[in-house]
Amino acid sequence: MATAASCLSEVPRDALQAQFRAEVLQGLSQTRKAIPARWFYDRRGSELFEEITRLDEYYPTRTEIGILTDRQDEIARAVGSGRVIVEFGAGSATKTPLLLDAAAPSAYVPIDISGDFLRDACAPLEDCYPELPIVPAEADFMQPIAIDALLPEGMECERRLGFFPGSTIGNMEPRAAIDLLRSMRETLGPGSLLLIGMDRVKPRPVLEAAYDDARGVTAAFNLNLAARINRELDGSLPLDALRHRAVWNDRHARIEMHLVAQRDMGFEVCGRRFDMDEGETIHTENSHKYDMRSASTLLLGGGWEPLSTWCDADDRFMVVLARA
Ligand code: AVJ
Repeated sequence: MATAASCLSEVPRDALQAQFRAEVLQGLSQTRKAIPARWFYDRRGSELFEEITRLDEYYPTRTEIGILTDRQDEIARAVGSGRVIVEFGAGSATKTPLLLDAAAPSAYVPIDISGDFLRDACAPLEDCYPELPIVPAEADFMQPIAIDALLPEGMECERRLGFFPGSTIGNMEPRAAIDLLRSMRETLGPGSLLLIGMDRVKPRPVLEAAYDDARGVTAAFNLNLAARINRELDGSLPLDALRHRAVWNDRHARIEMHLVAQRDMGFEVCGRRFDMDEGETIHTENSHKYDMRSASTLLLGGGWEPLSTWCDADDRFMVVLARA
């Protein structure tokens, strides 16, 4: 486990900023410009995402919460009690309590790259679950993390339950998703379970509306990435000449978000010059959608055997329980 120990240290703010810079410069230098979706989530981006989750068109959040609520008893029976729950991503205020109530864990370990979000997420849980040891880990969950050292004495050997809601896995291309699932398996260890939310394939108009809402909140979320580059990387992207586009890519079974240049343009980022022709795009997000088969193929590829799948009545979303 030599690789794991080095990931335990905090991710310093300037290291994160250096990574943002490197990935933006790299992404803008490609023939097909693209920036990884994880950089959406600065403070403003996280606020806008919260707003997205409440939109009429954006069904995933409320549908997943519905499944976790309606199936709480079944999920409780399937996962048993006394496990250490490891959540990948800062705990989500509405989903985490549903699982904590169902699974009666021995400890709760939220992992997030942003210490600020972690602390914000933990505070209300500490009030609601005073008996529960909460052990936040500031780390990049794309890498295996040695959580043993963080756990209270005697809890290192408790079986673990990974929680990865929200269809966040959908942001990754299949290869990267499989790498992440394998790394989670290493973090969680033998005998562990994984409860993962995955959004389902559905008719194009429903999907495209969910990612291009009438009020323009998703457009603002997408454009905030360009604004963030201007703010933090001394950029000069012309925000008024970039337009939000959300389109279903059937071949890859994913929604893609792009920022489309409305005219020929040139701009700078960190002193480097970039050009875009009218109609050229910066690809900012993939959100893969799954059917039963593709979901289980992905999980198996990542070393997880699906045990149960729970869906809503309209077959919009699935919550899958898998074992290592
Ligand atoms: C947080 C990645 C699950 O893909 O649905 C929402 C992000 N992007 N609207 C998703 C998102 C545009 C969201 N995930």
